[in-house]
Amino acid sequence: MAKITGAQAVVKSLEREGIDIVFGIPGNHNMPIFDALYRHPHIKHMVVRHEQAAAFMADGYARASGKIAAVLSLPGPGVTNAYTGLGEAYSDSSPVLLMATQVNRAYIDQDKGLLHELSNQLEALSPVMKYSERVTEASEISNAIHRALVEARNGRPRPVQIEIPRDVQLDSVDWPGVPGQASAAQRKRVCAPAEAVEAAARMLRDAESPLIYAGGGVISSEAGRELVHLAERLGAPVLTTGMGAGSIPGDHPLACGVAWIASADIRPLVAACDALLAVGTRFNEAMTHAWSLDLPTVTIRIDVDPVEIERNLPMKEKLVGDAKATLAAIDEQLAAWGEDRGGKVAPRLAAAREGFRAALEAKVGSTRPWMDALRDNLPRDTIISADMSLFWADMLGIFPVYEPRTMLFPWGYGTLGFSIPEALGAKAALPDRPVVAIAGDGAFLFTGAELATAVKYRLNVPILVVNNDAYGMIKVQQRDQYDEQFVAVDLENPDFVRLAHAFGAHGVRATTPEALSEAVGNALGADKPTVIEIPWGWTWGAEK
Ligand SMILES: Cc1ncc(C[n+]2csc(CCOP(=O)(O)OP(=O)(O)O)c2C)c(N)n1
Repeated sequence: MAKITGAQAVVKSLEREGIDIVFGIPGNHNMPIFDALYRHPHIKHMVVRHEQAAAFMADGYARASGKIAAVLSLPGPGVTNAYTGLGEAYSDSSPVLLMATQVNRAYIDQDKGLLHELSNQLEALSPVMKYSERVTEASEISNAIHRALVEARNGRPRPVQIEIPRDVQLDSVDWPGVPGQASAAQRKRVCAPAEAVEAAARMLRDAESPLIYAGGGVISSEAGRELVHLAERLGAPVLTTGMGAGSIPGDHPLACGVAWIASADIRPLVAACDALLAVGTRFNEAMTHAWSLDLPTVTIRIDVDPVEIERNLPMKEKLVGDAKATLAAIDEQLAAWGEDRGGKVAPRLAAAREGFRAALEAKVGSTRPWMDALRDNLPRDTIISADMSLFWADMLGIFPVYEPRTMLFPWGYGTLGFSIPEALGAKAALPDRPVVAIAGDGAFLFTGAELATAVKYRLNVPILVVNNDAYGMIKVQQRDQYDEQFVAVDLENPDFVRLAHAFGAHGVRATTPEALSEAVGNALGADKPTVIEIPWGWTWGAEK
């Protein structure tokens, strides 16, 4: 039996678990693990410019590919920097493995004045963790990483952390041969109980105008195909939440668009159905008009998490189970009864769907030719990673998303600075797929330093910067709700094209939708990232 270090055991455990990339920045407390990574034949590491970006990248990696990536951080400032990205992943149910390191065991939580020490670090991170474990013996590393990944891969996906003190990384351990040595964590799909499936199928069969409300659980369970089958069988239009975007192709006749606070009002649509089937959603505030929906008498909810199924809007029939398995079971039951409406929607609901689509279309306004320039020139499987901005908010509800895992947005935590690192994480996961980032000028400078990372690793992501020299979404609110008293919203920006060049990236300015199409086309064929600045003169009202 070979003796290896704890740090080597960490890396071997990652390999066993199928983790093939680690994002992070080295420092005193994690150098043994970086050293073990250096010696590993195929696990990649990507050095970033701020730990926030490492967490976003791991999140983007998971959102785009469904695979889990690891973040390797220092204690103290390393983990607090990563916190924001982990918060976004937690909020949007995305799995990330944080390997938080720690001071030596004897000094943990003693506030002795050690470099990077943070008292109660494990607990401090727990609000954004599904699972937390401190490893105090090198012999426990393998099983601890396994336990964390069982949590990350099963039930509701969310970040998990393993905290590894520096001296544990340096201890030696037998390998293989750790007692109870784990094998790779697997995903287990559990279907909702048969009686509940049958009851739900009966309710749906008896409904005249069922509506489906699909959340991120459909995407994380890879249940898009089952969802579309069921929707077609029932003639049920599908409204998605943000995280559920792409669970049905955006140009499918049953697709309604995205429910979001800045999209159109979903209430008339929901009011027009006589049965609502909600799948993998927690009904958050922004996607339910603050829970003010007029629900039909028949409400059915599927969720893998028994806690989530009780959250927010109460539903009559609750099916705790994996979305893919449970949707397939309902569909099979309906097929056995010979139910098939061939995608035909009841007239009242069809009209309500049209009304909702029209309201979404109307929002697009002056951004329409830009939206078309983007969508028409990007392959269907392009991954879009966008920040909150006036430009994107305009088109977000209706921008056609054709495939699951192709629309990345900070739905829950709403973090500015999301788009660039998330896009880089997606590109690291799927190097052959087109990936585009869309940021406002404000968002760009939150995490724009990662342009250096994109240049270093030759990630040819077009990064659109829609520049209105303002924190525009806030400025609009000051215009409309604060009597045009503009405070702390006007920005003085660098020249984004020259900035791109200074980083060693390509940089161009696009002043028309045609120029945007051309620039994006060139950027997708380039050998490194391209910043595409879109100067955008917004009308703010009277300056005072
Ligand atoms: C971390 C963080 N800080 C602040 C905000 C609040 N916020 C939301 S949108 C926005 C303005 C975004 O400005 P910009 O990126 O330039 O896009 P624009 O709205 O001008 O289109 C701000 C400050 C936020 N969402 N996240």
